[in-house]
Amino acid sequence: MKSLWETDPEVALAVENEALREELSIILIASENYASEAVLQAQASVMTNKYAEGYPGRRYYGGCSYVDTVEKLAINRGKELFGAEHINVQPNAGTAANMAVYFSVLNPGDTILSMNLSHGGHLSHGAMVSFSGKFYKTFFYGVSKETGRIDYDEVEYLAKKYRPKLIIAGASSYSRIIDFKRFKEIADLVGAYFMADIAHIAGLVAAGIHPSPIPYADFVTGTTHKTLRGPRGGFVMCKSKFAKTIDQAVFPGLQGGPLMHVIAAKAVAFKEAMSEKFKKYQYQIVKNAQTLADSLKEKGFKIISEGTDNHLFLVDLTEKDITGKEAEIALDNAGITVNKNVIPYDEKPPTITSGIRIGTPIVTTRGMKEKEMKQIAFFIAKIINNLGEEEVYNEVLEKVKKLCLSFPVYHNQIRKERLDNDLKQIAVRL
Ligand code: DSN
Repeated sequence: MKSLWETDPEVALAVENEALREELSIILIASENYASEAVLQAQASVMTNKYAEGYPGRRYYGGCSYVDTVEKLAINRGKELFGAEHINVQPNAGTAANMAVYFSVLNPGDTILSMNLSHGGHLSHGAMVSFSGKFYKTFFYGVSKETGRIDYDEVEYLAKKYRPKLIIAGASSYSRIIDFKRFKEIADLVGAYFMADIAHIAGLVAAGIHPSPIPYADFVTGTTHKTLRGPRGGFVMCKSKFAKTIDQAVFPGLQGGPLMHVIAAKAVAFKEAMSEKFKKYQYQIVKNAQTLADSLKEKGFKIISEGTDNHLFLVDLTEKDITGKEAEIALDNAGITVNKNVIPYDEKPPTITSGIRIGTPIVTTRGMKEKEMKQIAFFIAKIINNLGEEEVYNEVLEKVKKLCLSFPVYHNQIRKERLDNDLKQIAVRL
């Protein structure tokens, strides 16, 4: 980062501080990950300079041979990784990928059936505050109050009642396997299109740990930066018969020049995801989530649906008599990063919430395993059970940093002297 330090020390310092924060915190945000050095290098490359509106071999600019190479690699690898007939790797985000599907098969005013945001769904699946809720008429299914799991009979009942044109499966805080086959059967019953949004579970699907929606869904959207561990961005896959309409919906429908540096990094991430190492990594993410959930349960925490099949779970703090917001702030004081999250049937608003969402992709990327998950559960319990106790926060903070130092990530992103100084100071305090 020599040039950045010389040109703009303020930005350089913020970037370095972020690297240090990521290095020294236990990050349990389910939708985040640490991209590999190879992904970061591709994303920080000269490919950011190139305009390439259009698709490989069909661009509106000259000089596209090398960006064509990376986009073709991303397309071919994405198709192979997921077994998809067609993939568009240009969406800048998961929401843009979803938008492309809506714009290709829906008209304003058409009806969608999707998962309730407050039960684990996503804003872009028809929430009123999103374009999707303003453009389309959306009805929502949820999870059962007793089991915390999707009630597929309710989905079928609502589909028959409202006859949606599109049914969406996929969530941002649902910890159980999603039965894509059942969703497809329901969609067929009412003649609806079926879209699966695998933004959260893309890595698990790629590794074969979560059943794939590809055999069942007309459209599969996703992001590359969550469990998939690539650059921040989206993609949309579909059956060949929808390829042209999806490509047109992304460009020129929604976006202009694609982010070629990000597409280069997507190609790298797809390659990494094809490895045996990646499969083992995804397996460990789930094992870690299950161990962390079980350990918290043993310490008296209530877990929605009693556990997890994937990379995340929700903790219901109602009986602990604290809010998600309070827990998020308290844990942050001790170097543990989570996000407050509404739980199904929450009586508190999304700015307060009765729960927190916990995910294990990042700590697993660091190489942490079951032993460390038990330690993390101990830290979380200690903080939540001693809310407001500064001494306890500091005690846990030091232990968190010590644990993080044993599982380094981005040491080379931080100036050596800074690293030595900060880490030495931390070591002294330990
Ligand atoms: N904001 C993402 C998440 O945290 O799940 C979803 O878009």
